[in-house]
This record gives sequence, structure tokens and C-alpha cells, in this order.
Amino acid sequence: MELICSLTSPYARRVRVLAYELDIGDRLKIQVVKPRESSDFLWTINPIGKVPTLQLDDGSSIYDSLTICDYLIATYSPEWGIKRQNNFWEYRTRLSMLNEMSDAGTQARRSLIQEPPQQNTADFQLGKIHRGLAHIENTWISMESELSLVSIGLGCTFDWLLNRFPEINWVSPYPRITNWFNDFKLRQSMEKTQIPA
Ligand SMILES: N[C@@H](CCC(=O)N[C@@H](CS)C(=O)NCC(=O)O)C(=O)O
Repeated sequence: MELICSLTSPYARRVRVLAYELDIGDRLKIQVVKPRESSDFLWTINPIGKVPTLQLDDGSSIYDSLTICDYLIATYSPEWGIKRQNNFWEYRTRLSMLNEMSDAGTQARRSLIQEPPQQNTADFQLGKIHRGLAHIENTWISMESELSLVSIGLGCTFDWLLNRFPEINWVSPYPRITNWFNDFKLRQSMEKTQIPA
């Protein structure tokens, strides 16, 4: 199976991190593309043309990132998933919120690189991310003890924010997330999938 992805995408990184955590990293071939410059190819395997897209050996495709993660867990380590889903709806809601935060970050970046930069639009989107992080900081009780798609998603999203918006202080307003992340980023799965400089 082959993961069509970009090495900077927080959505793709969560799939790559999960693959290492499931100990199937070596079975996942990686094909790096730039989604907006690879439409002819991407559209043949995913009509939406986004990464990550997982192409299976039989030629079929699976997307988006959460569906790919569910597929990898169900196929290679169903127990891994079950143990980590005590409250299924809370778990899915957290995953959705992390997706929305990455979506908001993408929108904010697009607004900021416009000429002239669309600061108000960016601020509106960045507000969603800050509210999301504040919510996590204050209510995700089990963050420090958990290894799940949620913690993998948070690690990938937080690192992506640190990289994409270095001018924003993500650290001091969220000390608990920062402390947790400073440990989490040392996991082999995170180190092997670091965002390229
Ligand atoms: N919900 C999707 C989002 C994926 C996504 O937005 N990927 C970006 C790269 S980070 C992309 O492919 N953008 C190209 C486009 O918007 O057409 C997922 O979780 O996989």
C-alpha cells in the first residue's frame, strides 16, 4: 500500500505517525506530491484531490486521513483502537475538532499570503484555533496518559501550528499542552515524521 501525501500536511502526518505506532511503518510506501500541482494524478485516485490518500495494492483508494487511520487500525491492530475508545462520541468529536483546527489554520495561512494580507479573515480563523486549544488545555483530562488517534492528532496539529505560524505565541498561553507536547514529540513515531525544515 502506498500513502500519497505531502510531508508538511498535518493530516498526512497523523497517518504516518499511526503507522509507526502500529509497527507497520515499513509496509507503508510513501509517495510525496504537491496536491495542487499533481491534479492529473491525484484526481484519478481521489476525485477530491487531497492528501493523504491511501492506495491499496488492489488499486482502490481510501481517504480522508481519519478514514485511513480507521482502516489501518481495523486491518492491522483492531485491539489498539478498541482500548482507546472508552467514550466513542467524545473521541470522535475531539478528532473532528482537531480537523477543524487544521482546516482553520490552512484558511488563515491562505488569507495571510494574499496581497494585501487579509488579516481580519485570518484572525477569525485563528480565533477558532485558540478557542480549540484553550478547550483542550482546560478539559482534556486524560491527555498526559493517553496514546490514541486523538493524542497523535493533537501532536501533529500543534507541531504544524508551531511551524506554520512561528510569529504566534502558542507556548505560554497553553502550558499544559506545551509540556505534554515536549514529551510527546520525542516518540520515535514523531521523530521519524518530523516536518522538513
Ligand atoms: N479532511 C482531510 C483534509 C486533507 C487536506 O486538506 N489536505 C490538504 C493538504 S494539508 C490538501 O490536500 N489540499 C489540497 C486542496 O485543498 O485541494 C483529511 O483529513 O485528510
